[in-house]
Amino acid sequence: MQQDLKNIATVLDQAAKTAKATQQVSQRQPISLDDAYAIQALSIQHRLDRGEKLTGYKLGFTSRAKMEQMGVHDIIWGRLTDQMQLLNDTPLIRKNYIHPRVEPEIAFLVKQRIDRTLSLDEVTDFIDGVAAALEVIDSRYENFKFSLEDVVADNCSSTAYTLGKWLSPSTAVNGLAISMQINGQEVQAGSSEAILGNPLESLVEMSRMAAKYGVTIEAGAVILAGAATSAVHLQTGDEVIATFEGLGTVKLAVGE
Ligand code: OOG
Ligand code: MG
Repeated sequence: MQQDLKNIATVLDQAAKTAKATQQVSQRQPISLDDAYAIQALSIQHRLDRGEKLTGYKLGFTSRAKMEQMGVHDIIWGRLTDQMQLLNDTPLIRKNYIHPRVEPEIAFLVKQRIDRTLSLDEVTDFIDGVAAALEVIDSRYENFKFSLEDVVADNCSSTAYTLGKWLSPSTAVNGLAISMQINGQEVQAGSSEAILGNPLESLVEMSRMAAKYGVTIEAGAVILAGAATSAVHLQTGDEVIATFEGLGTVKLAVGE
């Protein structure tokens, strides 16, 4: 079985690396959620072995809009690496991805190590900053279709992210209006309250799931809280701007 998990991890890593979709794991063999997280860790290990550095974590399906769009109703988590971060307005190169979609996110910067489940009252003591963000997701599965276990094994579709300016950790993050435009047209609008009723709850959930899976979140890690709205397809030439009330804007351009 361990060998099976390793093989699946290699297939998913290669699918991401070569931008070629692959069949859902669950269509070939049943896997448990624990297997799926083990595959995720093994698959990320390939990236780390190539010299990428872990930069943080992301949550998925923390809003109803996302759950309904993808048909998965459990909160999940995945890993982020430095290679996924688009710095200094670097465009996303369309051909390096399978079928990328973009979604507005709120990011937290971790101030001190998290190695246990935190309560809502204490999470702000563990963050150094908050920022507007955009996440690009690119499921490695054909037609962007998956089960809960499939998407977890595939590192929760993580592929790229970009961050706005870090703001004080005391900046309000709940009940903020969010608007995402592509080429000047609003494509999604919502409120940060859609993220678990309060985006700080994403930190509570992340600490809980990390503790459950034996992961320690180090100072300096970035945590993406999960999108408040559905994700939108990206095409070459797209210019994306997300505006978050009180957090500012964040942009992403898509190149060939
Ligand atoms: C899975 C990732 C979900 C979010 O913000 O909810 C996610 C997917 O939708 O492909 O990143
Ligand atoms: Mg997301």
